Amino acid sequence: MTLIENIQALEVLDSRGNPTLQVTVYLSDGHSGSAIVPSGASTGSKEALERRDQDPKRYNGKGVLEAVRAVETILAPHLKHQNPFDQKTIDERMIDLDGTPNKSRLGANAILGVSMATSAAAAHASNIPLYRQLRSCESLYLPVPMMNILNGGAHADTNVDIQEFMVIPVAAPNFHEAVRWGAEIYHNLKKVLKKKKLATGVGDEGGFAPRLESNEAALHCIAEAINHSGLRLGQDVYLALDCAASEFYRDGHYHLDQQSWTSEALLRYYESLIRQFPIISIEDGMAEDDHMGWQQLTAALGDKIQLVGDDVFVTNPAILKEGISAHIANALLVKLNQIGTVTETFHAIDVAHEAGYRCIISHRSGESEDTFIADLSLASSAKQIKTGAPARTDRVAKYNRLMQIERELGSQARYAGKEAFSFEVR
Ligand code: 2PG
Ligand code: MG
Repeated sequence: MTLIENIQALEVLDSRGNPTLQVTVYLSDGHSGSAIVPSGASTGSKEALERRDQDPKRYNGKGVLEAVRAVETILAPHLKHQNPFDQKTIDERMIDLDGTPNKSRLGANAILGVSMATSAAAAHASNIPLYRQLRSCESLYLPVPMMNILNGGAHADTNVDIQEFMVIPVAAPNFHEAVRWGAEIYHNLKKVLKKKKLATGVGDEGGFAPRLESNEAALHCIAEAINHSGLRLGQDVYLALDCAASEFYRDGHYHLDQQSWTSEALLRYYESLIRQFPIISIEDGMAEDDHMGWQQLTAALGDKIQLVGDDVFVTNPAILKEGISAHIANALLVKLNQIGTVTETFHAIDVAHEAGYRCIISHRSGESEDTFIADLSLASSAKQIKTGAPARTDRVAKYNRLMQIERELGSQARYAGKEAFSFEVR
């Protein structure tokens, strides 16, 4: 029987130039699997703990050598000779060994690296693609990509408060056409910005990061780019926002567009945006602590558009269950490193699906060449993926992996398209 033989970790760099972990699990049959752990910037306060050395002499305190040591000296000996195909037991053993609710003893980055790399090693040992190893699904859906082509908030150094402006090529006939539509819109957006003499440097997720006078101005530029691409906004392509509202929520108010807003006023503002533009998904429209605001938002817009909980749920099954009972949001953003194991991530997805909530598999703003989330999007039947602009290797690695999978699946490949959304998309 194939067993785990050894586990190694290495401090490598993420897309922002910050250290992160690469973990490799070696099996007794000679196979191995690796994974690189992502890292967020606009993090929810209840996320599992990303362990950093805090040694000011290395990487401004952001080194991860202690997490590397946790993998090699604590987790590796503990998991030696365990069954790599039993992901649940591996993950449970790590959770027990850590013993804290937020994985702060060993570090969620250490634990997640091992968890993901174990799946990858098991897939190699079975000679099957990772998406089949993670879970066997009857129908495999290529997810609809939400492409973040204009970056603001914590991901850019500008005055645009909304963090992500995304295009969703809902009506594309297949995944690779969806990518082409997104890429052409992206290039046309660059032209639109240039014509307006705006900067075309990019933010953390590869989207452009111009200084604009308002959020509406950003949406108008994107609408123009879609038009120049020969696509119809509100028929072929729709829009989505990640407001990351926790980032501009202070003292019970939202500080947006140089004004102070109540939750109620912010909701009215979203309603006006939705009237002007075909926005079909708003993520973190309210702050993680503003449960009342979230409830108002969900009551007002929950049957019209997708309302995605990121900071408010942090991919945590228990927190998500409370949110579902409190009628907060109607969709879950799924980030492996918010909870820290593959097993718990699937648990959160199952809780969401059972409650009729949609799931969107997501990257972090700090990413790498790792493509685990592309496979996860198929294995989880999420039908939606958010993984940045159609530019920069850390982002396109995921889109490229999905195009390979689409090719591999041949006639079995099914693009989720409109099916990805529960409400009417014309
Ligand atoms: C988000 C993510 C990814 P970060 O807020 O949804 O886009 O950003 O990884 O910085 O939390
Ligand atoms: Mg978010």
